[in-house]
Amino acid sequence: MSGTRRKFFQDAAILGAGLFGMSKTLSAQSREGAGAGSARTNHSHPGGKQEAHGHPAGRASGRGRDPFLPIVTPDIPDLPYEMDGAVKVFKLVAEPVERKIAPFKTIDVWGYNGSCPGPAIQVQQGDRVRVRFENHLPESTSLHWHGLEIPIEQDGVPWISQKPVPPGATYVYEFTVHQEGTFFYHAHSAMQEMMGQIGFFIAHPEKLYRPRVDHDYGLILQEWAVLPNNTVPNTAAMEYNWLTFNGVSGPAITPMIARLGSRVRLRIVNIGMDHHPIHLHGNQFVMTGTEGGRAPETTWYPMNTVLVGVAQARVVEFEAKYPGPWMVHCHLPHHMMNSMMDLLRDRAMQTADQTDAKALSQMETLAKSVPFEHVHHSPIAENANGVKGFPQDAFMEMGMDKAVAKPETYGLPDNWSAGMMGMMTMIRVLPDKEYEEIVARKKSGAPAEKHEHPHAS
Ligand SMILES: [Cu+2]
Repeated sequence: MSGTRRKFFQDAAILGAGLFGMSKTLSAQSREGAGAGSARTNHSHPGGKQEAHGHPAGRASGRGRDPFLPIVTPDIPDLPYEMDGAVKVFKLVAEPVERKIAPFKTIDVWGYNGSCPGPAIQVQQGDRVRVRFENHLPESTSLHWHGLEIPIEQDGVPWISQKPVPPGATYVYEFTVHQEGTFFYHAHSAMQEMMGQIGFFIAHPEKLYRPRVDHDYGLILQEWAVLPNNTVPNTAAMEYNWLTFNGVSGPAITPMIARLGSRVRLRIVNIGMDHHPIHLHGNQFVMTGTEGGRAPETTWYPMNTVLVGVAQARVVEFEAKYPGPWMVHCHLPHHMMNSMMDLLRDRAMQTADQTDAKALSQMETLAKSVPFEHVHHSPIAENANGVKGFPQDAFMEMGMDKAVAKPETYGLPDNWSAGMMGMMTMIRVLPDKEYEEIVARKKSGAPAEKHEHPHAS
């Protein structure tokens, strides 16, 4: 992409944000509209608002602050706000949430405002922020603002900085955000954290970071221990069988899209029991920020795997120079799997000591009992059963393209979903035409392309 062309996109994004900032009425309209900024709808249009739409959070108010490009958190909505004078007022409700983490698995977790992780709060450095917090959980809780330099009374630690917020009660947090960066809110109770109680708190800088980015995405890393036939995570577990980005396992995660030639920022936050090495295929990135804010450019160096430790945020940026669906995933092998035990239920399945056709037929029988249509696997050798160690990954693949189809998956190769499991998603770097096609599909609500393909293929 030419420099001029890129500048056009950047200006368009900034202009969009700026326009909405011109009047409160416009801002309110955009919240009510079907597109950007609505907590209920924005997860189905995660990319569109970056280039084409303004965003209520994108408003810069006074004191020479730059309008900002909101982040997009696939599969998690934004938290809307209202202005009370110069104060941004959010309402956050802690409550139990049913979260469909895969087409065949829904778990009972706790989150905020119907979402787990909770909706993303986006503010700007310098903002005065008020959060009306309601506790709809069956036990006491509180909200901690991870990384924010705010008065001790706002720190959200039960008995230390405040009394716990009992069930049914409301508590008001209010503070001024003088920092910029990638922060998060969470319950300050270990098991509630492991039950899902976390959300993004993004403080956009007063002055835009340079170089500017065209896309800004956020992922929250979580892990769950859910026994077969169960829906409630074991929050005391030390081993995990479900790994999620933004509360969804691959391939159900909505892929991120980026225009070829754009600059992409990815913010990753980890809450859980494990540290996750997050790897990007086919590109090098630089780490431009941590949970403490923006890192000076002199500290940037090329890498393609960033270790995101527990309680850390890591922000990376790269130039999207190479077209293709580039994988983004945790590289711990056990975090690149989904639990198949839920498919087996009370049945035993044998994959060894039988023919390829028989194993496939068994997989197909299983597939008919769950809401996805196809199960594929890659070819195996004639003498596979005679080889010690077989099978390893031979029967792990579970293609479910149709079950997870959405505009962002449009145009991916057949059976793309077969190898996508656990903490795994992709950034699709798309030439203009393909990029526009997906943006148009997102706007129109057109279904993703459905295509049939035989097992024999
Ligand atoms: Cu991991």
